[in-house]
Amino acid sequence: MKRWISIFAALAALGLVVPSIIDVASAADKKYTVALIPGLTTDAFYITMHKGADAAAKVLGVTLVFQGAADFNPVTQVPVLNAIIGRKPDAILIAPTDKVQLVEPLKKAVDAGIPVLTVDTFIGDGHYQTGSGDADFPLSYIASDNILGGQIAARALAKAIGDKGKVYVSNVKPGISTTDQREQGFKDEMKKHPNISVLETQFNDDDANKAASQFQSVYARNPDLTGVFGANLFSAMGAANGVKQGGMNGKVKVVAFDAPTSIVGEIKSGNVDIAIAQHPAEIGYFGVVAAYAHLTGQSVPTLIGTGFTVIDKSNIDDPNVKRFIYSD
Ligand code: T6T
Repeated sequence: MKRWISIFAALAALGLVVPSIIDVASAADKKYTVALIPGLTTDAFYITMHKGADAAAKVLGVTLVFQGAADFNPVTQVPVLNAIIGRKPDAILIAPTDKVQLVEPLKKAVDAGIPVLTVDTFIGDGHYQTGSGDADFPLSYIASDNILGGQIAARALAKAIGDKGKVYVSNVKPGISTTDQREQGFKDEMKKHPNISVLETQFNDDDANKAASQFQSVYARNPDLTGVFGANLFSAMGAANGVKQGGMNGKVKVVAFDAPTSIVGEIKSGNVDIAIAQHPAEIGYFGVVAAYAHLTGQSVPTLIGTGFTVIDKSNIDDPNVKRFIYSD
């Protein structure tokens, strides 16, 4: 490749070749390193995102570094981010674990000359490159439309409970862009269903056991409970376990966000009515593509929206649906 560059350089000097050919040749020669920092490492959602990112990295000849913390928490994520900044990758893809608390730590990456793109979650209000606010500096946000996801969940739950009754949201903790938006979309949509009352949200800190015992307490206080929306993988699995342990299968309906392998059994046995699978592999794939595009001089959309697949008993065995079940 180097010999071709010299030939192109010589021809360019003579005005016989356009400089962009040289740019392409040198860009193809450069080996970029992109770091992907997930919300936490042991979550099937991010494991699947990693696979998608890996697939794109292989195609583009990018070295992908995957490093994260063991829990979904800014306190443990920031030291990982600092260590990554110290390694000086060419770009950072990160799922920030808090909309506010990751702003200053991510500024340090930009100050060190490392472009930042966020995947899954965002910082600030998620509107990047607007020239306003102090959190608009990431180049792009690659993710599901989480407000829409919450609306889909509300419609599905309303239908499952015959459009009446009491429901609640099992959620992680306030301050996470994705799960905040899902709750918002869910509650906004439920306003269109006057015979459904939405009880106080239960926050479980991404702990499925806590979500299961919260289900028992909410049910004890509200024996007329008819439904739960589990706003992420651990919230949903916790709610499903709570339903199972309490023998409430069929009486209390569960709509789950996310689709780990265990969701197949939960749907088949009726513990979960509907699961909304995100496409985390797509998020990882297009995250790496966007970083590479930027590094090779292309402009990048500030928002790249990825899809959902809604899974229930009727389509769970369809291979086109099954392919969106997350990897363990
Ligand atoms: O739902 C995903 C992700 O979108 C969210 O930001 C955090 O929780 C998950 O990783 C599932 O556990």
